[in-house]
Amino acid sequence: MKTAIDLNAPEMVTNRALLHWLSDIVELTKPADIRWCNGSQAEWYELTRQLIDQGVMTQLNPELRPDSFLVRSDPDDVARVEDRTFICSVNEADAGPTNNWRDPDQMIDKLRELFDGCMRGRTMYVVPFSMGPLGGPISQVGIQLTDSPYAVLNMRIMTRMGDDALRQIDDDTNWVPAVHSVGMPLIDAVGNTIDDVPWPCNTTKYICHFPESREIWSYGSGYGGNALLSKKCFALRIGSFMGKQEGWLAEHMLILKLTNPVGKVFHVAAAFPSACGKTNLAMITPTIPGWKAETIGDDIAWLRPGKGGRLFAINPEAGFFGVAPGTGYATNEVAMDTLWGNTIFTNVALTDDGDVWWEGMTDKAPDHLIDWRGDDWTPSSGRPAAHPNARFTVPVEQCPTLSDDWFESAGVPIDAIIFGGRRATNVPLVAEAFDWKHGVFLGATMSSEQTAAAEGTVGALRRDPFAMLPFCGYNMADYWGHWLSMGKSLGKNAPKIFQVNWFRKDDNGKFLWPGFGENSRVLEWICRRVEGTAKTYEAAIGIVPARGSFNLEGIEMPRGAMMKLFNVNPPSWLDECDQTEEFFSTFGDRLPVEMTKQLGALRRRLKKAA
Ligand code: OXD
Ligand code: MN
Repeated sequence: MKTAIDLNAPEMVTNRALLHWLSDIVELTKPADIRWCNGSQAEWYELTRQLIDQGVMTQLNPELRPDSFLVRSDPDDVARVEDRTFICSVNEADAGPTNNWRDPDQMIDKLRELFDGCMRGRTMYVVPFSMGPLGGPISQVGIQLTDSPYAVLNMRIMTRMGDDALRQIDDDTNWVPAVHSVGMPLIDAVGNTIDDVPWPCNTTKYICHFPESREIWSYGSGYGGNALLSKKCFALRIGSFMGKQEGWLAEHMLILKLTNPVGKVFHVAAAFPSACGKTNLAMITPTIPGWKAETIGDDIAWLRPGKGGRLFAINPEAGFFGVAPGTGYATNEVAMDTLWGNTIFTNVALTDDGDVWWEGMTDKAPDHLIDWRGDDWTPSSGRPAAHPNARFTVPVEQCPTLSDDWFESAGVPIDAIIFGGRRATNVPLVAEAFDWKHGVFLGATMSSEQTAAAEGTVGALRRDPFAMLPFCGYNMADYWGHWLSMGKSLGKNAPKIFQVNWFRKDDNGKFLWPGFGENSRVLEWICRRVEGTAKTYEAAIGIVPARGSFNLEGIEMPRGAMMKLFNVNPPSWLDECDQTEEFFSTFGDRLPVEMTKQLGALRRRLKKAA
C-alpha cells in the first residue's frame, strides 16, 4: 500500500479488497490517524469521555439515567435529507421516478472532490458491523469509515459492531463499504487549523447509494438517518437491491411475536409510513385477556425464504433509533422503560436535575428546562422544548418485551404481513387481501392523507408504497415485480397479507377506533384468519370480519362506530382508483401488468357494489 499513514489493520484482516478500499479512502480523505473500532467497553468509555471533555455530549444524572448522554445537533442538521439522497444506478430508469438519480461516474467525481482532505486533522474510525446475528443465514456485514465519534457510539448501539463483526469478513466475504464524513476538516488545504464545534457538519450534503457496486457515500451530515449508514442506507436502500438480486426482501417493517391464550405463537411483520405509530405497535400491550405480545423489531425487517419454504424474518438492527416526542407512559410504557439507561438522546430538553424531557413524555411540562438548542425554556416560551424529530438511541436488549426470537439467527417464520397508513376515510379498520397479488396491490397503493379529508370525499393522498418511498434503492415498479415473483415462489407457504387503518374518523373528525392497546383486537382477528377460524365476508376492497367475528368483548364502542369503521363507499373508492391510475402511470412500461389488472378488478368490484 502506498498510503503514507499506517492503516493499523488488525492481523485478522486479510481481505485484500477491504485493505485496498481503506487505503484509497485514507489517501483521499487524509485523516490524522486511523482507529479500528473493536466494540469493547474500554473503547466505549474512552470515546464517551472524549466527547464529554470536548463538550459534545452532556452526561445525564447517573442516579436518574445511568450511562446516558444528551447531544445537541446543529439546528440545521436535524433530520434525513431526502432531496439530498441519491440512487446512482448505471441506468436512470433503474432508479425510477420516486428516487433522485445521478450518473454514478459523475457522482463519484463529485464525491472524490468533496472528500478530498475532508478528514484532515480528524481521526478516521473503521467500524465493522453485522446486520443481524453474527454469521446468520440472513445476516450481512459492512464497514463504515467515519470521522464522527458520535456516529461510532450510535453504531455500537444500533448494530453488532466491532471485532466479532470483523471476524466475519474473510477473503471471500461480500461486505458493504460505506464512507461517511461530517465534511468539516480541522486543518485546511494550506495547513491552517480550524476550530472544532460540538456538532460538525457541512451545508453541502450528499447521501449517495451505488446499488450495482453496493457502495454508500455520505457527506455533510451527522444526523442518524444520514450518518448511521447501517440503517436506511444499507439495511433498506442497498438491502432492497441486494434482495432483488438474491431473492429476498429488505423492508421498512416492525416484527412482532404474538401468543394466544392457548399458547399458539404467531409472527407478524408490519409496514407503516413514518408517524403512524410503528414503535408503539412493536411494543403493544394487548388489552385482550390472555394475549401476549413480544417485540422483535421496530423499524426494519429482512425476509428470506427458509425452512419448509416459509418466509423467515430477522430484525437486522441491535438498537432502536426512535422519535422521543410523543413517547410517554400514557402512550408507550414499554419504550419508556427501555430508556432507563445506556441511551444517547439527541435534541431533547435537559431538566434541572440532569435528566431529559420532551413533549408528550408527561402531561405537565417541568417549570424550567434547557431546550434542544441549549437555551432556557419555560412552559410560556411558546416553542417546543425538544425538537419534533428528537431521538433516542438505545439497545434493543433493554426492551422489557423483547422476544427471545430476536436472538434467533435463522429468523422467525412470518404468518402475516400488515400494511398500514393514516387514513381518515375509506380504508377499513382491517381487511385481508384476496391473495398475494392483491396484497402486493394493497402495499403498492399505501398512502396517508396529508390533511384530514372532508367527509365523503378523498383528500390529497401522499403515496408511500410499502412505506418504502424514501427507502427503495431501485425502481419502485420493479420492486412490486419482485414482490410478485417472491409470492410466486413462496406459493402456498406465502404469509397472508392484511391492510389496517387505526385512523379512520367520524363526521366530526373524531377517531372511530380507540387505538393503542386495543389494536390487539385487530391483531387477534388477523391471527384467527391465519388459523382459519375467523368468519368473514368479501367486500369490494378485500376480506373483512363477518358480523360478530371481531372481538369487542370488554370495550364499549359508540353505536354505529363499527359499521363506519368497515364502511366501503364505492364512489369515494372509485375516485381513489383514478388517483391510483395516475400514480401508476408515472412508472410507464415498468409497471407490472398485474398492478393494472388488480386496479381493473377493484373498479369492477366497486361498480358491482355501488
Ligand atoms: C426512521 C424513519 O428514522 O423512518 O425510522 O425516518
Ligand atoms: Mn423508519
